[in-house]
Amino acid sequence: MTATSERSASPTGQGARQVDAVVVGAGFAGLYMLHKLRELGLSVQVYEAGDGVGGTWYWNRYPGARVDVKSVYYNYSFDRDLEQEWEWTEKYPPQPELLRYINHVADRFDLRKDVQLRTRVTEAVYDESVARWRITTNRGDVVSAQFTIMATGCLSVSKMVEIPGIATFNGRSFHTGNWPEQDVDFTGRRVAVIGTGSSGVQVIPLVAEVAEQLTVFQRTANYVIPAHNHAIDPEFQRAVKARYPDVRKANRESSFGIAQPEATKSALEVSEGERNAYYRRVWTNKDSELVSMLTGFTDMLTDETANETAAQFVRDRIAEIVTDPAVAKALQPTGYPFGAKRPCLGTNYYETFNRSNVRLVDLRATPLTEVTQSGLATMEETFEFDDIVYATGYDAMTGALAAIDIHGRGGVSLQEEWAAGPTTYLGLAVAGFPNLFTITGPGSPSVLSNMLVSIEQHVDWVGDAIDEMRRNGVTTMEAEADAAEEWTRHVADVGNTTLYPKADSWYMGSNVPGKPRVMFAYIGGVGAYREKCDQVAAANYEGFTLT
Ligand code: N01
Repeated sequence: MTATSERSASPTGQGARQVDAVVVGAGFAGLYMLHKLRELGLSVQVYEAGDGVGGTWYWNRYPGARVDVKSVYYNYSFDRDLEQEWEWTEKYPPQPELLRYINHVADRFDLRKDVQLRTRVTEAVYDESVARWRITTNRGDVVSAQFTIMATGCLSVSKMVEIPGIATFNGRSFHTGNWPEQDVDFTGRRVAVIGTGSSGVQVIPLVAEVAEQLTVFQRTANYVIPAHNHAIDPEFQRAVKARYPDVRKANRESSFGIAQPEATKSALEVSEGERNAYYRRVWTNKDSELVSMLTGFTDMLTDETANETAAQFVRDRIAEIVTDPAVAKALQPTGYPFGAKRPCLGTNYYETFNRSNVRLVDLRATPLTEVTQSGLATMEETFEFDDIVYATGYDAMTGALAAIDIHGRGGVSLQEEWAAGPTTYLGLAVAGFPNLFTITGPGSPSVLSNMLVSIEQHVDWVGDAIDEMRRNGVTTMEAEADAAEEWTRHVADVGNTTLYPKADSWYMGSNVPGKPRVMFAYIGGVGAYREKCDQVAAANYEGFTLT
């Protein structure tokens, strides 16, 4: 099939430009999707809201931003030369290095020419009469496409605090997920950071080093284990590159997209000494990984008593590090299992609270009530600040899809369809929305995995499906309602066998008032999930209607 780009006189956007596929978002997912579809001979238009490519890694420029999956595993595997030629410099690459990498990929595969930057897709409407999508942007583009692929990211719509006065603050305000391009200097300033999730944990120690005063507003204490970030050992990098095919295979077959030695014992089957020796190794070893804390024993994520042993281990370390016992107590997470909210990697995180210029405010004891012209107010106190940093997270998984007015067959709105929670088939497709695919969509492992592994799996699967369709003269592919309902039930059932529902977290939608409380990601493991997706494809796309 040749690439087409003509004017159409169809009712689906008269005068609309015709392309085979529109991809929304130019992050890791969107760029690879573009590459894949171009290789298959499709004409593709990518729309990206940012001034540059990179998605999450374009917007998350706050001090300390870095990924917490090892660099050698958090990169594309689709091109043998690319994976060999790129040299990582740190165990966990900082945001500027990740952005350089993504830009390198964009140039290397000549991707930019199909990416329109500074453009937000506002509407996607399916026209049954021509079996095509009409995509509209905030810059007046109207394009007609056979396929629409949402590569909109799982954590791309920032959420703010739900208190009045945000706009009245006279100082500078920042959200970690929407950070300005130019450097922000906090030297000598009075700074507030609200939020102690992964972003807060990364930004807090660095702001503390330069600010005159830093006040951290914590609603829920987090489990933070030491990152031990360091310059990458060249020998380690060489060794991984030498056996990349095996490394990738093992990651793809693993639970979280990062292969770990298989646990064989319950945490309760071994002695306290043996258990704590394991936790201590993860805590102290400079090469350990976050996921190791969850995968050392078989029941860390399924048994509360087993989980509590790791939770208590972390609490004990906090008590050792933080010198003021009252502050240590406030920093010790309680009331939810380790790992059921996203645990964090930190560098000098707990140590930062020993600094004389840092104060912790426990919002459980005294909730925020207002943003004032000069700072913040809690139930008990008012504070004056020069800067407020909102590290308050995202409307995860569905926020970016809900931000686009998406209408499927019969004009049905996706937002209304998902009012009680997303129903998807494999997290890839939605009944009633033919030829619409969601990369790392709700109901897939996505955020419960190494995102690069999950992104590549979805892009490859969607690319293969489209290729098959075109070979067989199929024009539309649509998830069947029964298959989607069954899959969504399965996602919930598997979630309910774990401890995830025991925490109020963004995994469960609990961080956004009014959002349905369901398990938004699939915890069945990326290996098992990949097998399921492959089986569906091999069975002539079982659960999909091909027309
Ligand atoms: O967001 P979060 P994040 N009043 O939702 C608090 C990935 N990521 O940007 O827990 C007061 O985790 C909220 O409190 P609570 C990673 O997957 C990865 O930090 O809801 N506080 C919480 O403390 C991560 O999980 C990396 O009670 C409010 C914080 O703000 C995900 O992105 C780095 C509040 C939000 O934490 C999101 O992380 C960064 C309110 N109204 C991000 N609303 C790495 O790879 C929210 N909070 C290292």
